[in-house]
Amino acid sequence: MVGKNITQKILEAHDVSGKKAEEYNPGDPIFVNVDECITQDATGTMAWLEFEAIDIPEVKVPLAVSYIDHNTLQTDFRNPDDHQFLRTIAAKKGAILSRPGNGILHQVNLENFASPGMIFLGSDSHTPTGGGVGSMAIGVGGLVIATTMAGEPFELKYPKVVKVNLVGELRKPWVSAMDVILELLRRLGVKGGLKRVFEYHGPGVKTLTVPERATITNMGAELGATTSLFGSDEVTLHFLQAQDRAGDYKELQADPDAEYDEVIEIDLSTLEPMVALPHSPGNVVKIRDLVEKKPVEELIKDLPENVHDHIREHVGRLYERDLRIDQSSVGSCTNASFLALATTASILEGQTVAPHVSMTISPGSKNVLAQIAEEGLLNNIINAGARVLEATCGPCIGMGQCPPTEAVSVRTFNRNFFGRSGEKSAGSYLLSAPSAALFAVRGKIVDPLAETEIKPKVFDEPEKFVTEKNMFIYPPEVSQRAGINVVKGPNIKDCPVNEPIPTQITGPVLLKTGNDITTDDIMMAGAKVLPLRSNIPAIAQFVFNPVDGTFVKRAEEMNPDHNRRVFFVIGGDNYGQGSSREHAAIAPMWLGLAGVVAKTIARIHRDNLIQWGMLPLEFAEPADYDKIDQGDDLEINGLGEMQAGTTALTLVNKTKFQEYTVNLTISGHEVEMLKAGGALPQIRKKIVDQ
Ligand code: MIC
Ligand code: SF4
Repeated sequence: MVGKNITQKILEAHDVSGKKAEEYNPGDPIFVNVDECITQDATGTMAWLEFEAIDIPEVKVPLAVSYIDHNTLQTDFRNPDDHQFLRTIAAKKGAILSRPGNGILHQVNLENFASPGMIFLGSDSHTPTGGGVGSMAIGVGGLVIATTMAGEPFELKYPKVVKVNLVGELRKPWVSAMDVILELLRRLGVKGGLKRVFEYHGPGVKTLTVPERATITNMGAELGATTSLFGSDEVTLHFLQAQDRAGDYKELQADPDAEYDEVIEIDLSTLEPMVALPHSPGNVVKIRDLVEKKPVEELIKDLPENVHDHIREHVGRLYERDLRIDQSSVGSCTNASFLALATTASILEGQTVAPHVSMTISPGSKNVLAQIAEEGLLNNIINAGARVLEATCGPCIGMGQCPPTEAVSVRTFNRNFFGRSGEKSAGSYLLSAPSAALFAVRGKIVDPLAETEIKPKVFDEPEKFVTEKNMFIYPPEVSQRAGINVVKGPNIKDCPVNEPIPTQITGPVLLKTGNDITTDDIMMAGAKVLPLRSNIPAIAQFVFNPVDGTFVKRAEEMNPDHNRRVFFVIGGDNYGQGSSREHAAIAPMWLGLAGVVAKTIARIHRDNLIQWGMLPLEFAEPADYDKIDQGDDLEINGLGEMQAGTTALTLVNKTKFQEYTVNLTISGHEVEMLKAGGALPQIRKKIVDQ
């Protein structure tokens, strides 16, 4: 018998049906038990409302942690009302609450709960951060979290397993873990990881600390991957010991004769500092190419056509201004660990941020902040004039630090989607913390490897991290929970539900989009919108706002009563890439979306559509995409006959008198879900039937 890779070992150990790894085939649905569920406030208010709507007394997973980290601005009552709701419902239902200020969920969960061999789910696409410590950590929509916390096993489609073989050693500190994942994005692009898990192996692995591994698995989300993970080794043990969690260590390695569907090799010693150009994390080039002002046409020649114009505009502007930057932000769940901030601090030591640059630092957790303070590094940051923000997502999700008009903003984050920073005319460039710190001082993009004056330190992982746990609120004893009153402010509205699916749906194409439409395009974030995450009718006013300012008006004109399933959206490749936010499904559902017909649909968004009773349809012939225009009237029949596997359905274009074949690929469980109108009516019925 052939040996097993890590993915197979973890899945097999959690498979509720007792299936063995050798029986798994790519695409097959498998059902697993889950060790932990994590939520964050921006998706969590809805997830917890859904859990409440399921109406069971307690969470049924071993561990549930509700984090407050995305929106903590409290600019009016709505945000603190959400926090009160999250605090009281966690106490009532038996979850731990991580208070605002404790840190970003992925960093805090890595420090406190993630361990080798676990499966955990998070209502956030960067949940794979846990893969740094050997967990299989998967980002899902809020309703998947709610039903899992209600005791349902988690369904995933068995992915292809890619072995990433790391050889050599990074030229630290100027070349860092961020450059490893940027290199992978350069090679594979934002669709390269669809339906895949990335496992990191090879002699280079032991040269990376757990937080560095976590940077890589975190941003693996941008490949479209199901998840990414490392095995566990003495480096993992060291990290857990330093977090006072040696007891959570267990050895987890692939068998030497394990098989993989694909193999990729990266020689760490040849990597250079990289950067992702606006507006996609897949637009990766070497920083040196920008410094040498390589012609834009050469930079874009290997990148997909739909990003060319953006790069021409933004890099053209960058060259004209001689590589001058306006902003530098270090932080986010990708690059805000102790090591990332310690290196940043050593670059800023004795320097001043250039006069025209606004620099911010957002620590990944309160304990990271406490540690850089304890080790005397925080002063370097403060004295250099960088502004220390809260230990939250902050500018990464457009909460503050909006760039000026037409600005160049360098950010250590994982996403630079159009408009995400809060300013559509600005361009965000994604890069490592050392590069961001150096550019802040120099005021422009320079080649870090050619730097001779500033000599950053290479830090070892500390023997002991700050491990203060006082910002967790643990739920009271079960016997005391009944008396807890769940507090809901006036902005918190019940979640709408869909209706059982009919056998036929007709409706116009209300919008036709191009490739790589992101969930930020469908449902933007930022300070104006995040306070509305618990109020679907209000947040629905922003659907497709960045790409089509009249979409909502058209939807409301044709569907003033908010009937379900009255229009379609046509998408290109990788429709719905990016975040797990189910608001990108629920709010269009509220406006009347019946389904999306696209060339391909990104995993989490596809699942969210089904969870909320909408159709994720893919063209059998991608060229049919070109035959449909916005405004065409469509009809789809035969929905009564949908089956597990791929059902070929006929989509009639009544305007053009044409027919196309579209595929609905779903599991048996999802057939039932769609028929019921989504996961909520389905689970409610199941509970009533029991
Ligand atoms: C993101 O990075 O896009 C977010 C904000 O963390 C989202 C979740 C959300 O929209 O609340 C994600 O990654 O899933
Ligand atoms: Fe928060 Fe940004 Fe990470 Fe999303 S990507 S969890 S917004 S820090």
